[in-house]
Amino acid sequence: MSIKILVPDMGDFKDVEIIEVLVKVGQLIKKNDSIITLESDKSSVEVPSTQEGVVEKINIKVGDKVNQGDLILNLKSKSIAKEKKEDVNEDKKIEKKVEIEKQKSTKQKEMIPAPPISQSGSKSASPKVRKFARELGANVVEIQGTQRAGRVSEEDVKNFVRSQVTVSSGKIEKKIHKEEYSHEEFGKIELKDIPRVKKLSGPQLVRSWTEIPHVTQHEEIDITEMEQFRSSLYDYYSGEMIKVTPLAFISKALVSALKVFPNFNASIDPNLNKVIYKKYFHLGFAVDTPHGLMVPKIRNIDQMSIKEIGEALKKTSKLCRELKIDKKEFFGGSMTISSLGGIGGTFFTPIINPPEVAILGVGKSFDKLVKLNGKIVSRKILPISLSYDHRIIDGAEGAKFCVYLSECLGKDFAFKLAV
Ligand code: CAO
Repeated sequence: MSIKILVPDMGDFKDVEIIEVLVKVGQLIKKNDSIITLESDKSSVEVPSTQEGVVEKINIKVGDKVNQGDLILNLKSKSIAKEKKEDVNEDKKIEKKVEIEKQKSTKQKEMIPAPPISQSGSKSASPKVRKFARELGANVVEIQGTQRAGRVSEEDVKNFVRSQVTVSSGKIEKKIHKEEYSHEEFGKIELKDIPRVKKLSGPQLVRSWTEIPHVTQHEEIDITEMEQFRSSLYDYYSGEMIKVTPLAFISKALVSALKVFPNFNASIDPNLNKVIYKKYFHLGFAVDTPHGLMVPKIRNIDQMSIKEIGEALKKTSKLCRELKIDKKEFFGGSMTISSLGGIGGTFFTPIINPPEVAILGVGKSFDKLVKLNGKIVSRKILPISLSYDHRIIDGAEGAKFCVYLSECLGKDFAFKLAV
């Protein structure tokens, strides 16, 4: 007596091609182990086994087109096999062989990420990517796809593998962090899911922090005149005050600086080993939302007035907070501004948003007594923190960039920004 494993319900899919057979005759498989990969023109899916047992006969082959209910393979149930005395020895032999194979692959996997927890489920990825993931001991089901409709790319597999291992003294080890004592030992705790936006941005932040040699330069910019001007802005026709935050001025100054220092409006192409210089000025803005931090881009800021930038900032941050922003608007930036000016604090170390090479952190302006023309006077100071990728921007250029920004926002801001 054998168990039949059939093609499951595949919705609207008909005549779907088998592109991989993942098991062999004699192999012991568990419930939910993947047995075949099907690929339609839309996606590829691994079909899991619905039963546990030893593969007795495989009824399909690569290239066959299947539909719901078609027989994939016959399994010999482990319990039935045990009842039949003559089969016991053979099964034991098979199981031993499987065990040896398992031990062999575990030995290999000690060098690479841990084996997948579950082989079930479906995820969109090409057969090449699936094979690549399997060779590295990863399961595409667990990998966050960055392509259209969450499709997993080869790069996603590499990033996943990187996030799972550490390299110490030439040895690759799986990252396992265990606290010395569990948190419960010290009092009451509560376990919550990490919000989706944070789950998505987490690996990107780790990648940036670990792969990019960051340098952060801090600067105090005297914005006294600019602030006097900003607070006196009014509409010529209606006579109403115009409310624009300092961020609109800072954006204008940053675009001006990017024109003078093109290395900051660049990306590194690791495949071609070249630097890409962007001829457009699309700034990213870190937006604090109830769902987590988002970094949308505002396009062609060089062609906008300060008032228009202020309006675009309000509109874009609203779209983010209401989750109405298009995914594409998170890509294709020149440089990012992370402003905590509306909240508080002075200097911090912003993390570069790859593939960009620099980020400007802005703190809350404060009054400071300074010596000016021999007199002690109170001035409005804006604290900024510029982080840059030291692989293509050197320290002198970073310092010049900050000095230039200071001039753009300083007492001659009106000439520099051509307001
Ligand atoms: N110094 C002093 N005051 C500042 C300031 C600064 N640098 N920047 C803004 N302000 C003031 C504004 O003028 C405004 O004052 P009024 O209420 O009197 O008009 C107030 O602070 C609030 O400004 P805002 O934050 O609403 O507007 P913004 O244009 O400065 O910023 C946005 C827009 C979307 C960037 C902001 O709302 C936001 O989300 N900031 C958080 C970004 C963040 O989390 N960064 C960290 C990323 S790393 O984890």
